[in-house]
Amino acid sequence: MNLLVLHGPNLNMLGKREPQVYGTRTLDDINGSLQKLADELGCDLSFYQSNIEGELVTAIQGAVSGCDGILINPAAYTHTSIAIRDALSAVGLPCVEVHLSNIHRREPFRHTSMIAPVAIGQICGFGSDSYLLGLRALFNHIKNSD
Ligand code: CA2
Repeated sequence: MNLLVLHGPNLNMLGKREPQVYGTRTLDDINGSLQKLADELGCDLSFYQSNIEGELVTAIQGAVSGCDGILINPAAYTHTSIAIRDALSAVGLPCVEVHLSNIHRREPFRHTSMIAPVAIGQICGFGSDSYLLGLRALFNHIKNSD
């Protein structure tokens, strides 16, 4: 099983700025933990981070060949990007949306996700564990639908 892990804008700054909001773990730390879990589960991961909406759209389009599912933290694009939602909907791959913070207990503008309606589900509020829970959920969903 091949899965794509997508990180949206500013997540490259994790662990380097605003640790009180987003924690002290860097994106490399999170990717390392995901890789370790993927090794245990027996699946392959590809990682991609971009601050540019169109690059994320292109990565989603590219996943249609050879990828079985997408784990995505769309970051701020969660709340604004019809383009990312349309790309996810178009490729039709199972997708799990994750967030470090609980977006539903933050500012009202973070309560809406453009992505959630095209995702299998959303996991938020567990810090970097949201990614690990999301990977397990995505893996199990794909395995059970085989
Ligand atoms: O909680 C999450 O994972 C978010 O997707 C993070 C986004 C935010 O816009 C979403 O509402 C919720 C922001 C990512 C910004 O990451 C930073 C990391 C370090 C320093 C500053 C920003």
